[in-house]
Amino acid sequence: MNTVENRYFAVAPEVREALESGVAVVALESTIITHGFPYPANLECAREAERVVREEGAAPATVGVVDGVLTVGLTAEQIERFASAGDIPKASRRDLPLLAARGRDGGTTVAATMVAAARAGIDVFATGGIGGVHRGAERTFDISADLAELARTDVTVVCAGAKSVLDLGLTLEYLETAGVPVVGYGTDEFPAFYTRSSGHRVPARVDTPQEAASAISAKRALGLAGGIVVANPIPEEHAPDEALISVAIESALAQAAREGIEGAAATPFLLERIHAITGGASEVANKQLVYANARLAARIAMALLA
Ligand code: PSU
Ligand code: MN
Repeated sequence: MNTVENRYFAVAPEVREALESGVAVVALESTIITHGFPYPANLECAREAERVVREEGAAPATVGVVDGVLTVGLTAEQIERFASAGDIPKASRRDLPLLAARGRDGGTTVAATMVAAARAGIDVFATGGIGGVHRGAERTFDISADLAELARTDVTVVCAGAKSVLDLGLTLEYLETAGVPVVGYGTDEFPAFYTRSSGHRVPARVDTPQEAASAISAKRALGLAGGIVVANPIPEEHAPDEALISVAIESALAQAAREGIEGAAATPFLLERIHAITGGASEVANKQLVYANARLAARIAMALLA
């Protein structure tokens, strides 16, 4: 562990001890804190996700860039600061070197969190939804760096699929081209974040944490680089009304187009609009799916060590 730590990369003592003593560790991201929810819902979500991981018997490691240090295992105070600051930029892979060199803070995306997790030796990471190929990408080329990261970095990402603000068909095509296994957890369909189905089939399905862990081990034994997407549908009881969500998504997309919102700002803008339009219903769903993913990630991480 000490060999990878330096002035730009740190692993919190609690996380280091867990890794060294063979306790399962689950990485959690921080763009979800800085850009995924308003305050204080973001704080509640970050704390509860960590609590759920602990409840399962694993150790949480929330990742972020703190004063230029890519940090695996934010403290409670750091999480509170990330939640309340309001001006911490989103940090994807491409942003890491400059934030580090300048000693700045950054909320890490799925891509940047995978970079940190892999470097620390963490196998499993839980989030809400992954980035993907945006609608209209044939014009804008807006394809999340999360997908390229999944192609190269060996971390399993447990998510509720991806939001249908994205083009889910093209997202799955990209992942296929990049050689990234996508497995449905207890489903044959790729979930669409707020909704359990999307109409797009996944290439494979697993029904237990042990099955997911076996696939991860087999991929490694074959020397295949890159991650695995475990797509865990939102629990039935927390899934909001589909019509409400689809109206909100279409309206958010139309507003983004009118206002010319593009690039890194696109995802945070769309999330905020959807939360506002659904009057908080999507926010409750969003939190619950994150907790379900944290729980499943902990179980997979523990199965990997068994
Ligand atoms: N999707 C969500 N909530 C989120 C994100 C995506 O439903 O908070 C965040 C994640 O951190 C993801 C990032 O990695 O947005 C993708 O941003 P971009 O499309 O700019 O790569
Ligand atoms: Mn983008």
